[in-house]
Amino acid sequence: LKKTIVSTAPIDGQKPGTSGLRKKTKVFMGKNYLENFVQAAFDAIKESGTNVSEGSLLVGGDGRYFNPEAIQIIIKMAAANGVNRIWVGQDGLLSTPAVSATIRERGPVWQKAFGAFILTASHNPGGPEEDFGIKYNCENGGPAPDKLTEAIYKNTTNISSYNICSDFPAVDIAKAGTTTVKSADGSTEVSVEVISSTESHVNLLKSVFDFGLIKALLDRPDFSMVYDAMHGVNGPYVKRVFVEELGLSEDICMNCIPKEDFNGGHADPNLTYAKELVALMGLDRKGNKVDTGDRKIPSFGCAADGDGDRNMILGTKFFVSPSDSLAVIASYADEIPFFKAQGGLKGVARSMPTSGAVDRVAKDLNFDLFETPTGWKYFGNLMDSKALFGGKDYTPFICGEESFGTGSDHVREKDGLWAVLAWLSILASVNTDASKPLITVEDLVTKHWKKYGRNYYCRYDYEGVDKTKAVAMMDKMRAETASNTGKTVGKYKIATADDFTYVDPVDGSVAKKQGIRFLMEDGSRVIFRLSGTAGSGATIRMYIEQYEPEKTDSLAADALAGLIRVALDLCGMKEYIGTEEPTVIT
Ligand code: VG1
Ligand code: CO
Repeated sequence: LKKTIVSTAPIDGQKPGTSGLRKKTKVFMGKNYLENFVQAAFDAIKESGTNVSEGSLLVGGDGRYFNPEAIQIIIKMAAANGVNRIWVGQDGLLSTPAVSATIRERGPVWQKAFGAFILTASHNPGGPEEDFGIKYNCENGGPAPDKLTEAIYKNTTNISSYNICSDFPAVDIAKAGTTTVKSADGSTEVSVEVISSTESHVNLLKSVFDFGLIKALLDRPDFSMVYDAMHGVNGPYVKRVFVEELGLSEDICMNCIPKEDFNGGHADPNLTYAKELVALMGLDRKGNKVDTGDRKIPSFGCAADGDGDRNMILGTKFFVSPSDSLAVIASYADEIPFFKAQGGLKGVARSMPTSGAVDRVAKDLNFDLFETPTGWKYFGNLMDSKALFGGKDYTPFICGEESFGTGSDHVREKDGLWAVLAWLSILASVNTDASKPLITVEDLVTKHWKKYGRNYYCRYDYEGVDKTKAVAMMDKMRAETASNTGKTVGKYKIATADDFTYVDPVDGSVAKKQGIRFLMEDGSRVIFRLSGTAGSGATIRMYIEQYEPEKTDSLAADALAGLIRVALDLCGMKEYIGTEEPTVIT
């Protein structure tokens, strides 16, 4: 083993966004691009006090184009940066929640991991012409906090060389087993272990849920389901859980073979992109019921994104909005063994743009509730509050985002498979009497609305817009927050207009400029953000929410039409962007 120091120079734009660094694949494959970022990360990890030669480094990805090559580069660079033990997911595959579970579960016997590189651009399309991405997760299994990503970024701006052991042999990542390489003088030894992609995560999920209870639901003759992995990384996990563990036929697996370009699709589980599943469940892309004649529609449908951390939940001809999904799961959490065993759910968090549906459950059932900026990294400190800072313990804990992300403190990432199993557990717990008609997904959600009222909600995305114009639009609203406060727009009065700032209650760190909010006097909200995951160009997100205590059976589009008009006028979408027509509505 020979360490080579290769000279390099900073490359612009290596600042991680909401969830890691994402760029066009071609950019990542460009000279020194991946190497610079990985070296910057190793330096920042060491500067933060981690001794990388003591623990293990986990590496895996969502299987997109360039994943295997990137893994070999990271192995060679890890060896040259003093890492002695590297674990790689078999075939290079590890879903984002599985990375989190593996870091946490493969404990001292295996020389615990100090962190992981996840090679993913999540729901962004993959392939040579599409996106690639990389992010670093820490010892707790969660995404690097702002402090660390800023240190990584800073290192990318003044990097002058990187370390690599070019003579490290290519590792066969298709085969489980360990490759060990010694340095010429015998002083160091580096081992690369190819591990099961699914084992740690599936074992963990088996301890969180009652698989026997879920199986009883799945075995009911009046129950049927389908899981669409959208050719992302989740396929092998779906098969392992539903076919091998729960005994269902492979027919329930839709698009469960991982593909490096997600079969040309957009592996994002929503009504627009999960077209095939949505049609199968008897819905149109707006979530309206479609006439399907006498075709039998499954009782339950679900989908995952490229890296398996997102989920979409559907019932027969029924779409569950992610914000409602979070609220329903929180209200039934204590039916799930993981929560029951720990004395019941204690804390709930949602990202700021996520609807306030869960707030009503928290108030009713007396949980602590937190409102954090967009992105999973802000949930971690809350989950670790006791362990890290000797503070109040908010766990067991559930959190979620409007962007089809839901999870709990069993790991430190959102977990698509967990959300699906949570829904199945809840359905199982209300359907234990097989002689009674099935209580459906739609029954559960409408019952929830009757009890708590309904937070009508939608998000408009304007993808691929001109960045300068998008920034100008945001700047204008930011400049006018004071003058907009108190103004009347249509039938709404703006109680507060501001730019969301988050102060972390655990360590006091501050995150500014997290979204322009118009909080109306009647509790309705309009929010604007620029996406932090776009690989190129800019994406504007417009979030609309209106609460109705009683009239809960309207179509969301109808209930929100008035507020959407007000929102488009408030931001001047037409004037800045040239159109009011979004590319995606969720
Ligand atoms: C989006 C979502 C956000 C989510 C993030 C990562 O970020 O809005 O809620 O946490 O993607 O999800 P942004 O900055 O584009 O709005 V994933 O599945 O990409 O890891
Ligand atoms: Co994802």
